[in-house]
Amino acid sequence: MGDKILVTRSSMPPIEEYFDEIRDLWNTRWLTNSGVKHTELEKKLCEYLTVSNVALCVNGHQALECILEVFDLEGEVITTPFTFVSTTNAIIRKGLKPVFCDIKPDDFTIDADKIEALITDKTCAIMPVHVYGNVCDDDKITAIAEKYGLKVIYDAAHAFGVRVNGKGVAELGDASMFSFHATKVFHSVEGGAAVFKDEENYQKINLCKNFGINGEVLEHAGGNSKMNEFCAAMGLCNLRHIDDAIKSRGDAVRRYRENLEGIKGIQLSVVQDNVESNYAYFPIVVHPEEFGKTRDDVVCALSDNDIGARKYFYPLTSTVGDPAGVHLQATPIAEKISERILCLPLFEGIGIENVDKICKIIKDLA
Ligand code: T4K
Repeated sequence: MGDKILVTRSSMPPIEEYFDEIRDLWNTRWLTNSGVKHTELEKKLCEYLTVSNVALCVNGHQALECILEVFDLEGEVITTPFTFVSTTNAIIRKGLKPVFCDIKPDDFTIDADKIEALITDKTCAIMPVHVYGNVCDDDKITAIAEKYGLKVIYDAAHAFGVRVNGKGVAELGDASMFSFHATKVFHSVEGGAAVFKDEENYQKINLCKNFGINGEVLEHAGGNSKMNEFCAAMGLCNLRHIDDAIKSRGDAVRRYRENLEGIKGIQLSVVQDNVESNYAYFPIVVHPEEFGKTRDDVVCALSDNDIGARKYFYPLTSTVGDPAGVHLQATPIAEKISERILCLPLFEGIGIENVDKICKIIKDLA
């Protein structure tokens, strides 16, 4: 088949555009610690995400840890095991206990109807994940959080630019984390952002991400989670092209759906009502009793053709730290989906021909 088609491929701005963006750094020699690129990117992201308080960080994971630090939480955090391990690790690394809630079988986000039963007197927050860019049921989650006085912190790593009922997804919850990793719809090579509803938390995270230094006062034992100017410059370039990137992904997703809809045993993610998608991932669920082959058979067939589909997210993160892979809590739907999920290649410029090739390999297996 020629070149390998991997699960994703970083979008790149025209190289001259990046050179132009970084050229003045050679004059100023101001390379990090909240420089002009950093300030400009925060401002542009506030506009794009339709929010007021965007704090850039070195990566999404550190943004998540910093959010937890800002809220100074103790106890248990209700979350989903069907996510990248960063979500769970952030909770554990901040001295909190993850409590795993099951997911919905159609959009793979946390099942808000199962959250309340998991609340104890130690629960301090809910950390749902807009997995693949699918939006969590914020109305139900917020109602529960208000009833019990809990924080809502969204892992929105996959949801950059998603809009729901005309609102930016970053407007939901007390805080959200976005990942700007090279593999994401919008990236700054490495990077991430914390978005807060309240301005005071934006001020607090600026301390957390810079050692807790406030002038001559060492206010807090913060770490270092700042984004540097070269990454911010890449973000500024990529933001100019984000609409084209999302459009190209959308074309590929529509083609995948045309090809794969209706194949027995291949489940596609539900298309959510009132959601403007960013087409971050294209997951399929392979049900072997109907399809006749397992998810791993599909992985092998694609791999034989130099196509790198990925098992995002297997194993479940409820096994973190247990080499035997024992789940901390039973989440049967998440377990079933995790055993059967497969993300097919999706990136800007993948090309309809490549989507068709991938789908043909899958169809030929049936
Ligand atoms: N929460 C959620 C729900 C997340 O998904 C993530 C990250 C986070 C939190 C944490 O955010 P960050 O701290 O990462 O900002 C990748 C990414 O490293 C990770 O960012 C992402 N989620 C996760 C789902 O996927 P790997 O180990 O699968 O990446 P890797 O190196 O195998 O790359 C996958 C493919 O991407 C490659 O086959 C080719 C392509 N690629 C990769 C790199 C590194 C590129 O085209 N360019 C590149 O520079 O974790």
